[in-house]
Amino acid sequence: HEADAHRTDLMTITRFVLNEQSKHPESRGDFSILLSHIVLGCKFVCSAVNKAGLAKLIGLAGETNVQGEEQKKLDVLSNDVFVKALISSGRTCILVSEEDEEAIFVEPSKRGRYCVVFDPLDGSSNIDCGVSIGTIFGIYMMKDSHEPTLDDVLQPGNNMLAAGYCMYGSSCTLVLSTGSGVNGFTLDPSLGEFILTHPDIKIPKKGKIYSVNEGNAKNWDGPTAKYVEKCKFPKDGSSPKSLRYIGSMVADVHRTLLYGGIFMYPRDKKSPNGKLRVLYEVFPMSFLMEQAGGQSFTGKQRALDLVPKKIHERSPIFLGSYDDVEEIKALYAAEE
Ligand code: AHM
Ligand code: MG
Repeated sequence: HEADAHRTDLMTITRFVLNEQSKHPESRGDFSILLSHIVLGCKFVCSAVNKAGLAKLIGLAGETNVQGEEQKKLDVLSNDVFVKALISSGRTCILVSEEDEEAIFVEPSKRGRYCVVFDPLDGSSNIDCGVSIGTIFGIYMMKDSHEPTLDDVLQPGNNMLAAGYCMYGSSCTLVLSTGSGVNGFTLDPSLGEFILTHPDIKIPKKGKIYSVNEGNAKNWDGPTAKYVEKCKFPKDGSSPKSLRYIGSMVADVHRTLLYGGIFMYPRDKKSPNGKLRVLYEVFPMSFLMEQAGGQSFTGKQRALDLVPKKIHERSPIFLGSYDDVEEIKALYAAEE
């Protein structure tokens, strides 16, 4: 019986990834080992986030991060846990974290062939009020065994081998793509295992929700302003779209992936490159969107074709349902 099988034949994330890998006989299991260390980091952060209020983990650590923002203790903790877990996997070579100004080059004795870019705890301004936050990651593979350089992580998102995020919400959900579709896993706290709960996620072709910080509307460019106007006052007889904006990228993107619609962080007069970071925010989410049948656009080009010049570079981003992103692309094309 189908339902019974689900309850007794548990597809854990490890089993799932090993299954996928067995399709590639040349693989040596390195990716599953790397992933199991990422999963450990996610479980730790999940437990820390859940305990945050109780354990008084919340509060300023008295440091500022690369972008000059106040850093909360949980960010520091999450970053430390991920950096250590990734290095100890023995499978990584270069790490880029939102919390560290410089890339981390793993010492030769612990080195592997993967480069990992990540935001250990995105949306941290939401910690104090209990809103969902998350970890975002992307994985590249070194092409050959040369001495690693920054260029190895300054590759277009299209070269990513895998990307994902873990959302610490009412449940802990890990969404992953290794380049053949998108799958969602939910942490069963009693087992301590991520179980496949959302197989082969496809984003609806068209959505009914738009998601943007409208407080920046005064400074938007023409196409963004026109698009949002169309969402609210459609002229083709369709119903207006709903607005949903949490202000926590993982939560906003997760909803967009499951329900459809568009998430945007456009450029504006004050922030000509928008706010979100190319390597560990824009790329992983764009990778997942495309793998789920959606699109991702910067206002100029396909987001995954960007070639970053700096590790903390920012870019405007419009991602989500295929048809909705088509509309914004048309508005930007008309402007040129
Ligand atoms: P953070 O990395 O400092 O947490 O900032 C990133 C967050 C995203 O999660 C979210 O999409 C965005 O900032 C919201 O920005 P704004 O408050 O300008 O709307
Ligand atoms: Mg962030």
